[in-house]
This record gives sequence, C-alpha cells and structure tokens, in this order.
Amino acid sequence: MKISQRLFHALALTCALAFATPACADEPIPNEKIKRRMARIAAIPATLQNPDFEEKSDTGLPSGWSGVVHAGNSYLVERDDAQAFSGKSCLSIKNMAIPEWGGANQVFQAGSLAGRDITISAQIKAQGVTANGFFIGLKILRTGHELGYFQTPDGSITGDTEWKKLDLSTKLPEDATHLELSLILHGDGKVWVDNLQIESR
Ligand SMILES: [Ca+2]
Repeated sequence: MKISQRLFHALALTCALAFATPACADEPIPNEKIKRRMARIAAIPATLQNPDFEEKSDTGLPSGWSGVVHAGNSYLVERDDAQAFSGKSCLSIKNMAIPEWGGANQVFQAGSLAGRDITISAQIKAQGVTANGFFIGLKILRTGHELGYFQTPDGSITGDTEWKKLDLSTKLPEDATHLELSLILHGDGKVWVDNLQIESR
C-alpha cells in the first residue's frame, strides 16, 4: 500500500467507526449511547445522495456530502455553480497552500448493490494539480467492520485537464451493508467533480 493510500485509509477507518463502533463484550453501554448509535445508523441514506451535486446545503457543500481534510482549512470544498459538466453545479476541491489532502465523502447503504460487480465513475476537471492527484476511494463496510478498501491509482488526474472520466470497478461482497465513497485531492491545485454514477451488473 502506498503512503497516500495508508494516510487516507486511516482517516476513512476513523470515519467508519464513528457511525457504528462495535460494543465491547465486557463493558456495559448506557442506553442513551446505544440509542444515539442506532439513530446514526438509521440516518444513513438508502442510496447515494446528490450524485450530480445540484442540491446545496447550508454549509456551502453539496447536500448529502461531508467535507474531509487532512488538517484545518487546508482545502476548500464546496458546490461550484460556474464549472458544471452536467446540470448547473458540481463539486470543487481546492488546496489552500497547506498539505496534503482534502475532499468530500458520503456513507450510504449497500442495499441491492451487495454481491454485485459495480463501477463508480465521475467526470473530473483539473487545474495545477500536483502528485498524487485526485482519486475516488471506496470503503466497503458491514455495519462498522471494514470489509475492503479500493481507490483509483495515484497519478490518474494531475496537471491541467478538461473534463475527463475516471472510474473504479470492484465486486462487492454479499455481506456488505454500507459503502463509504470519497472524492479526494491529494496534492496542490484544484479539481472539479461532476456526474457521479454507480452502475451494477
Ligand atoms: Ca452537476
């Protein structure tokens, strides 16, 4: 596993455990804690939300998406109304001169995708992007336990590019319950992301 993959993998695992940490066998858990944990799991959407980034939230992010950054204000992650590939809006991720990675992610239920071959694709535009560049990451979960992690190769999107399709294919295990999809810029520069799609067969 490369360094960038290890760094991001550590963060992604932390995010996963935040929504469904397994109970310790010898440690009683207060009812309120269990209720909060169950409420977090119940709130996870059934399908990928806002894949074309058209809907905006109060935070400036596209609704349904959360910002994830390596440190502080190192990356500006927001909905962009000026550069859409499809519709009127897209997601933009801009480095603010502080390393080293940032972007957006979303957890949703695996549902009918479990056990199937899937391909996740997105359109990406880049400006001044340095290595390792932009990647799509996918973590496969079974309610708090990680079953696998995949991402597009380092160097797939660097430099300056017009809209270009990037995709990630894998077979999901039958017992997958949730998926965590991440759109991450690891390096300097700015990317725009749009027209995210998940195909299954
Ligand atoms: Ca769009």
